[in-house]
Amino acid sequence: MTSDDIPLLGRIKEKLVETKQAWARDGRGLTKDTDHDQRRRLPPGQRLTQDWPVLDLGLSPNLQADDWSLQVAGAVQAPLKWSWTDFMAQPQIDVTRDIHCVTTWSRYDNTFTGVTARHLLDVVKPRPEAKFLMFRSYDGYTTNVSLERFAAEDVLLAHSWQGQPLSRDHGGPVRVVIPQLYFWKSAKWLRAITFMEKDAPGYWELRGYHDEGDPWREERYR
Ligand SMILES: Nc1nc2c(c(=O)[nH]1)N[C@H]1C(S)=C(S)[C@@H](COP(=O)(O)O)O[C@H]1N2
Ligand SMILES: [Mo]
Repeated sequence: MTSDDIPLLGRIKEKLVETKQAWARDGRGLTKDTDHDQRRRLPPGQRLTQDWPVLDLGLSPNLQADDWSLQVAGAVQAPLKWSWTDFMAQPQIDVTRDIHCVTTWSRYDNTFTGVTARHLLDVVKPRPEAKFLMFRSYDGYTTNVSLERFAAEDVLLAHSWQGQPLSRDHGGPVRVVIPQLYFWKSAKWLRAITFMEKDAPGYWELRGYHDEGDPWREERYR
């Protein structure tokens, strides 16, 4: 089964999607403070939250570890499919980072545990022509990222947050975490990664959101 088999429309939170598409049209959240200090901790137009909001299309797949697997294919020399056991046998690290959602909340000091993107890259060996990746999730969600962004040292395929297994709502058993980009790039319920020669838009990128999504450059919308 591919993610295309999942009938997304009609099951997703239509209202939320419409609202967020309207924000992209109107440029909501964009600030005009061009002289903000790049060294400060909160990116422009963001506000700090203490809780951890849940944002997704509303499908929230209910996956046990045994139901989960990750397929990596496309422009790589060594495609793979990892079961939960295979995944957990890989080297793991903790990464503590702030996260920034395009809906303007930021949350400081999140410790995620998982397998680094760099380790995955060592294993699958992208071919020289690979420049972009598409993440595909068990709810049918997709999002794209450049190989350069994915290869940052703090990018994880995470299974835990603050020392506890990721909850279903936050994308357990395994989600992507790319702290340096808006959080919509961090696919929850990760199912597959496809390496691509050419860029292609994912779910929100098709709906007015920025291709790259750097919060420090306030790349909210296309
Ligand atoms: N599979 C999947 N991943 C997803 C989404 C989604 O709908 N489905 N939403 C994205 C968006 S828009 C955000 S802001 C973050 C939210 O993650 P959180 O619910 O853990 O805060 O997940 C991202 N990853
Ligand atoms: Mo989001």
